[in-house]
Amino acid sequence: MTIQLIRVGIIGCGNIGADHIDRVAHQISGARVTALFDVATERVQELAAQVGAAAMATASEVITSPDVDAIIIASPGQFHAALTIECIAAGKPVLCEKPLAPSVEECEAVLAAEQAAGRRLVQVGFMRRNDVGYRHMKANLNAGHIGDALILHCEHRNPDVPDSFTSEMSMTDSVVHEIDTSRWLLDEEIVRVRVIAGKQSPLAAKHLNDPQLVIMETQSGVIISVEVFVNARYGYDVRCEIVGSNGVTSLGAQDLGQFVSNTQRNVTMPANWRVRFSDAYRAEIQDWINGIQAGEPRGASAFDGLAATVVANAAVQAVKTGETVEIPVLEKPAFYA
Ligand code: ISE
Repeated sequence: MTIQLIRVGIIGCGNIGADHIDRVAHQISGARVTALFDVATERVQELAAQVGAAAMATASEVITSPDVDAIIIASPGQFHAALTIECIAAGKPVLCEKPLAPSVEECEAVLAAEQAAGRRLVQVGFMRRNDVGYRHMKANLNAGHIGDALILHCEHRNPDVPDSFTSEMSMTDSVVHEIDTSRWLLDEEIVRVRVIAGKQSPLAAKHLNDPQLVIMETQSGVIISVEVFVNARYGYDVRCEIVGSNGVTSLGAQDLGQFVSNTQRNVTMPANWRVRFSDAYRAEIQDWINGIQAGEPRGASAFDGLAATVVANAAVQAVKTGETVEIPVLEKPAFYA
């Protein structure tokens, strides 16, 4: 049997888009980059020349190109739903960066389009599901090594953020990853959220609550605590631990190496999420390509994208009101079983 080489079009060539171009061109087997689009025309032409792809004038041209079998969407979030629906209409598999869409209505429109098309074409870029550390945690839990999950502790620290970053974005941009990993690790839905803003870091912008503590609860009553601190300065630091009835499982060391000298031990940390999760991104895209070749959907589905947006938007409401927000449990269509 010959395995089809997947020709990938990439829409959005900013930081993460450019990383994906490099990954597909140089680190992924069974795929190559054939078409690119970005509003920054000079940049896209430069990137296209580097990997031997065509620079297209519009996103739609990438999607409908006869030289493109599958698409990665790495444009800003507000364009995700419309572009994903165009990919579905073209009958092409699409890996859409998170969020699937900022609003619940747009996510629902994607699910409706995919179900009408009659086959799973959409994967959402929740790359932590492909991180080795998180996968070990899930395997340990599923194997029964720690008994029943009781509490999930998460820390999400970014060194800094641009001035345009808001307290709500801490939920939709950052905590949305903990929302997805919690649902995936625990295999149940989140039903309640509240957000506490305590003493503010003097290094945070005046308009930003930072750090914030997010407390969520699942259907069975597992408590999830997320510290989100986007001005932690010292490095990018993501931690996670499940406390079970008979043990704990947690992410292992994420150091980039260390040295000892002059009676001191020095550990290098990732400077940002692109470094910390580069292996996870590579594994995610390889798995996506393998899934397309095997004709079976893998990774986070459009339903997972919708569920994450529902909880992230509830967390935004909790930031705004200071109150606990109840979250109705979504019914999962059989299509996504
Ligand atoms: C960013 O947009 C990401 O997706 C990163 O994974 C996350 O750690 C960071 O907080 C976000 O701002």
